[in-house]
Amino acid sequence: MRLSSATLAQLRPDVARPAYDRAAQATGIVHLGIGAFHRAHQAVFTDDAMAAGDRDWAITGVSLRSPQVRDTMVPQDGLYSVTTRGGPSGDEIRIIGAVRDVIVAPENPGALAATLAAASTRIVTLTVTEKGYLRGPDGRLDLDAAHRGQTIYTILATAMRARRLSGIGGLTILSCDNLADNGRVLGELLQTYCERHAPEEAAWFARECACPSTMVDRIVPATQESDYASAAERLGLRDEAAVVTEPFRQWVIEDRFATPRPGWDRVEAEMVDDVRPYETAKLRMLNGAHSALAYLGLAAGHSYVHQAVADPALFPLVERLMRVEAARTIAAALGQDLDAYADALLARFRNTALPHRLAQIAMDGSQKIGQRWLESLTVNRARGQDCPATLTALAAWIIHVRGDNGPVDDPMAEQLNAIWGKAGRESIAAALFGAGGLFASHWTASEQDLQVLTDLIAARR
Ligand code: CS2
Repeated sequence: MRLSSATLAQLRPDVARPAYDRAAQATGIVHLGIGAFHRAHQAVFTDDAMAAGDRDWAITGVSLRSPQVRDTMVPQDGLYSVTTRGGPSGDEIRIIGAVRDVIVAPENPGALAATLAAASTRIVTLTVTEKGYLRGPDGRLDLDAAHRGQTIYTILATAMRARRLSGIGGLTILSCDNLADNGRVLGELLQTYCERHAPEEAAWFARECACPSTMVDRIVPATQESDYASAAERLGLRDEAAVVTEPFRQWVIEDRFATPRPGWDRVEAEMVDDVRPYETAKLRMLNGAHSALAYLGLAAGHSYVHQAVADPALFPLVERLMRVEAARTIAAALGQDLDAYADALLARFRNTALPHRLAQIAMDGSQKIGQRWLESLTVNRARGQDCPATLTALAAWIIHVRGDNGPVDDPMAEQLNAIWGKAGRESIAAALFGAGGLFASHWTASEQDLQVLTDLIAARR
């Protein structure tokens, strides 16, 4: 039997379930990009807020392409389980009720537009991954791609127009993706899009909407077959939308909303004036180390984060990347202890109860290395500080995109492959990071750094 509203009563009695009347909640949030991360993160905070007494913050999830999440969640009335692994009391499982509906944007643009134009909808959250923002390697919006089909830009511009014309207020649009300064960046990209493709919305957007920045953190590996089986055993019901994660969760949100919001801060989210110290530390230390583990770990024959971090040949590099090369570029907030943060991150990476595939992290590197490595390289090198660990990781990525670890899953895979073909081993570093190189707007390497990269690449056959 499958999990749904009708079968909720058949759950094993020890499983926690929504502590509020789901059917009575209006949709307050539309989430673009409903994948496992959203279900294990923002939806859990929202479920907690409603359990604590907040009302009318039900979530409508949106898939920008694939019907897969809709097909698993709608038959379950949006219900699913979250299992946390590796905590002191072992696995814990609970049912989340915050998601009430899922829409596949290309199949049902009308329903999506109507939900976004409803007065009860106040907040749009996004986890569309780095590539969903449709920026070129220089960080600028790809104006053509942004306007083709159902993108975050076409969807939000349609919503703005409907809300402006019907005189209901604006939206708070909250990026929950791993981009530096994600709110400011999203605001600027939307403004650029409006000016070009929806000029009537530009002033309204600037006046009525807000795009606060956020730092989101929770490790959520893709759900495996064995996870569905263990969830079914714990629940007594099948759950095809099950997610597994770690006990840790963190959400730091810039307190700059254009609308009311759920009491996320009463359920462990932190509202702050400036997210940057947290966001920068997370991107450069957690995600930076993750990507290093991914490319170096795959090359060394590992499959999972906990294996790569236990490899004595890799650990010192990754530790140096975090504690030294990344940490010294971060202006910590009051009370933010970067060394303790590094300790906590390493402990999370070592969680053997939650195998996390390196290949999942290795995906889309072209969209990730900017905020994870290149920004700290720029800061460090401007100060004359050496970055052997970050350069070693970068060389491993360059080799990775040649296809050495298997097929390359990256929106720029073809382009990178063509550059490799033309430049070869001797000049690939310069073609990517030298003056005028593909990523030079993020970081322009000196001759000396290019030589270090070229030597590292040459050393790997
Ligand atoms: C990972 C992140 O896949 C990746 O690139 O580095 O998804 C990471 O697990 C999360 O940002 C943790 O909060």
